Amino acid sequence: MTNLYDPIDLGDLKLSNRVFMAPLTRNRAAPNGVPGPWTSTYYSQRASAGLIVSEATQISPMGKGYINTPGIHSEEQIAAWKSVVDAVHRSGGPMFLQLWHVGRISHDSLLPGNASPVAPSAIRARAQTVVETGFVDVSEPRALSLTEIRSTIEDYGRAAANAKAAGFDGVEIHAANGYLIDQFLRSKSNARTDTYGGSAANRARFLGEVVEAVLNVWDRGRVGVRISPLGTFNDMGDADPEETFACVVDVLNGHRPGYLHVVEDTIPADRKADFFRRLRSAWKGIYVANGGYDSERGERAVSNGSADAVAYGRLFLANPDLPTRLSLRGPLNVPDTGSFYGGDERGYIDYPAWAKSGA
Ligand code: 8OZ
Repeated sequence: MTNLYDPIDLGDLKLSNRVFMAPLTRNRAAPNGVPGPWTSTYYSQRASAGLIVSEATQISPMGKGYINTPGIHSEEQIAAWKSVVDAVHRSGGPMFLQLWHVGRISHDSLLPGNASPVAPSAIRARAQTVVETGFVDVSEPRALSLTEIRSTIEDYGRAAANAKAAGFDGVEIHAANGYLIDQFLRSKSNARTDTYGGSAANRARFLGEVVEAVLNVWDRGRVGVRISPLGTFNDMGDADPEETFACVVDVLNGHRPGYLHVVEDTIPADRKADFFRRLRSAWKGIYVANGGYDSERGERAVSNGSADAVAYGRLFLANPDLPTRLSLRGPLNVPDTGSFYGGDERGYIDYPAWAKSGA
């Protein structure tokens, strides 16, 4: 029987355990998207994860949607990420970069020349973001042209190459939580009448082309894709999630990226449990589950085969040595929600490791 603390092969990468660190937005980068001074310490403290997935990182200036999130499109950003990855590697852990474009979840004041955000369709989300002055409603987006869709796909490819230049072990494509790729996937945010809208296959086309662009840069095993099929965050919804995500899994099975990372959103009720069971059995690769898992649920998911690995967010944020604490049932630090987004080193690099010896 497979155990949460057993190693797992991801392509040619040998991961020491199946306790992954989920991507976590922390808003501690500089205004120009360069990772901040404590970021190397933060991630290297967490290097005992089977895999660290970085916080969501914008692929281009138009992909930004919140203050102080990092980017992977400038030389200065690449250089700063390189020192982060080097520190994580010195501590013995592997790390993927999460590739992010926010689409319509942005505000004019965050974009070059106060541009409007871009999206599959000009449908404004009932959602908020954070700018210099605090929370604001997101701006009215405009629909991408076919030429702009093509150049955005190229931005993903370039950002994937930049992640390689920075020394990352791979990349995760952020197709979840109501950002650009998810906006294409789901019917509530995609009203296009061209080949990128309408049928589920058309709505999944953008994701497929992004995956293709990234697989031109990285081997399959070095690429993950994160989805949140039933998520409603950022005003998301779909008329038929079963059909939409059966199609998404078909498209992904055609390209075979190394893993599928699924935000299962809280503890599944019966109908939701069925939905994710079907998704898991349709997908032919490694399945990484995320969303409210603790030690018992994570161990059960891996031992009964409903997941190959489990990504922990809040628990990893607050417990740098999480695999040890989960496996030995050590005490868990409680996450401080007030320091999740923005601020300084407090609530970032000062969560203590467990002093097992009692020394
Ligand atoms: C919280 C705040 C801002 C962004 C996501 C990147 O939900 C995010 C995010 C989370 O995927």
